[in-house]
This record gives sequence, structure tokens and C-alpha cells, in this order.
Amino acid sequence: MIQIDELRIHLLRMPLVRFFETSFSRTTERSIVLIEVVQDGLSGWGEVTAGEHPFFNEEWTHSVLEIVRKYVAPRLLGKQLQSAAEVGALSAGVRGHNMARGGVEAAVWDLEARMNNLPLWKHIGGGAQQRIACGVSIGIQDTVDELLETIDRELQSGYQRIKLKIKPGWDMDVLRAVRKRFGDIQLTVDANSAYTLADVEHLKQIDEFGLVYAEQPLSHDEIIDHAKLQKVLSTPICLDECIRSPHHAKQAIELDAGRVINIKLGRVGGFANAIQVHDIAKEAGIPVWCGGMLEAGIGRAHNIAMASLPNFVFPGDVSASKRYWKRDIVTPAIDVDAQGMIDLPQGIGFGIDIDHDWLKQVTVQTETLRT
Ligand code: OSB
Ligand code: MG
Repeated sequence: MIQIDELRIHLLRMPLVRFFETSFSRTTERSIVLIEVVQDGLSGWGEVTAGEHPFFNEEWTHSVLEIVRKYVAPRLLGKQLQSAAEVGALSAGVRGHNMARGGVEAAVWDLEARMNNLPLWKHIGGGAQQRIACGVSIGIQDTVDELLETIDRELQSGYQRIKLKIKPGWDMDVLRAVRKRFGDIQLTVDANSAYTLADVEHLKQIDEFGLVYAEQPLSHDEIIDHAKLQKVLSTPICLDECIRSPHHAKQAIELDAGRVINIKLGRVGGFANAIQVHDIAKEAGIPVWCGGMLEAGIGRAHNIAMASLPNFVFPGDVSASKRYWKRDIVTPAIDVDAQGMIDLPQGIGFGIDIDHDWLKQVTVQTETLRT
């Protein structure tokens, strides 16, 4: 039985080791919201994956704080629930804001796993894969030479797949240079909605590069245009921003708007929905993989648990802590072996310890909400 007595909202500020640039913005420092739910003195933790600005989707750090404190926490605190799977429905009346709602939902799953003395991956029905295949997402660089150097370093670390962020002006020529230097590596691109159907002729050139998939070329909310584009591309389209719910996954698959799905825990509103998207895709023969949102250790550990479900067939954006942080808030920091794999952690809940000393140092604000 779940009945949360207390919900703490922790706001963290953590500079990235190196800037990360997408078609929509450059991030140098993260403002991260952590959710801690407490029942009978036991804590469960979740990480909200919203960015610092409403550019990836409508959410950002401060909308998260407001949505959690005003709408999500009051609907959860004190309610008696049979399982964490019921948490999402409590705030179903809130339109959108899946990341804020999903961070809270994931924290309750983590707590429930701890109550049952289970690793989170086992608690969500995962573990079909005991080792998680990892790729890296490489942001837009100032020069092609810097990009080539970065790719070289990541390949030498063992990462199995390279995903390049692209946008108009940083796309086909860059891909040509990468193929020329690195040959037949597992390569993908992610445009974060930087193109429209007016760019179809340009986008068709992408087929010459033998990519595993091209992620979210068109608008964040445009399933139909992606279906039109998929008709004229041989490269599989992978949907990220467009898939915010199990229903969207069904629609996109039915329309052949994408042949791969990137599942992000926060974007779909938490574990219950992520598992449903996974199952719908599996049933339809659509491979999925685990996306990333520049998470700190808790979000990273939750992603690892999710990626142990059987249909996570492509390497995820679940890379080592040290690519992002000089010191992560979990200990040991998450690391990837020379084969580009992460072993599932065996501890209960999300499976690794929080580095409470460091967490304290990077926390700029904590707010406690009670029944
Ligand atoms: O679209 O996958 C994306 C980072 C921020 C916002 C959107 C995306 C990304 C990534 C980063 O690609 C993946 C990572 O966490 O390394
Ligand atoms: Mg993406």
C-alpha cells in the first residue's frame, strides 16, 4: 500500500563538463529538479528531465516546480494507492507537463521497489537484458575538426553508436566528413524538429549515408508530416518529441510515421506509460531505444532500469556520468565498459547510492510539501 506523507522538491544547479548544443539551443549548465517521496521514513527518488527553457517541449525548470507544487503533489499526498502504476492517473487532468508528472511517478516506482526490497529494473518487469548497450549523442560543434576528434574519442571509449545532432547548415557535409573518416560505424542523426516538409528534397540526401535512423526531423507535434516524409525516405525515421503517450505510439505506427521509437521516461510521463509504449512497439515489430536528457545520476539510473526491457534493441543515449559531470550525485558514478555496455546495478531501488555530501553542495533550493 502506498501513501506518501511527504514530497520534497530539490532544485540542483550543475555545470556541464562541456556545452551540449542541439538545433534549438546550447546548454552549459543544468538546472535539475529531483523529486523525493517519503513514506514511513523511506525515500524514493525521481529526476525530472525538463530542460532550462521550453524549447524541446513546453516544459522548463520553473514550470516543473510550479506544476509539481500546485498540481501533482496535492493530488498524490495522503492518497492510498495499490501501486505506483496508479500515480499517473491522479494528475491526468493536467494537460501536458509529462516530465514534471513523470518525475514524481518515477520517484514512487523507486520507493515501491525499495518497499519490496527489489532493484527497480526487476520491479518494473525488466532484466531481460542484464547489460545495456550504450551510444553517445554528440552535440553541434564549432568546427567539423572538433566533431571528428570527439567522435574518435567516444569510439575509443567503446561506445557502440554515434548520434550526431544536425540542423540546416550542419548536416550533409558534416555526415560526409564523418563517413569519410570513420567508415562503417553505427551512425544516426537527430534534428530535434529543425526541418519542415519544404526541405524534403534536401532531406532525401540523408539516404546516401546508411544511417540506422534519422531522429525527429520535423515538428515536435507532427506525426502526419513524418508519415509523408517516411514515404520518400529509405532511412528509417525515429520519433522522439512526437511520442508523448502510448496513444501517440499507436497512431505513429499505424501511419508509418516512424520505424523506430526513442523512449524517454519523462517525455511519456513515467514508467507506466513508458512500459506501454515499449509493449505497443514490441507488438508491432518496431524497435525502441532509451533516449537521454542530459540527466544526473538518478535519471541515468532510472533510464538504465527502463532500457533492460526486451525491446530496447538499439544502443541508448545512456552514457557515463563523466561525459556530463565532474562529479555526479550518485556514487559510484555511472560508467561504461570498453564494449560500450553498462551492467544492471544489483542494489535495491535505482540501485546505486546517492552522494549526499555532493547533492547538498549542488542543491540551491529544497521545498517540502506535506498532506
Ligand atoms: O533529442 O535526444 C534529444 C539532449 C537534450 C534534449 C534533447 C535531446 C538530447 C540528447 C542528449 O540527444 C542525450 C544525452 O543525454 O546524452
Ligand atoms: Mg532526440
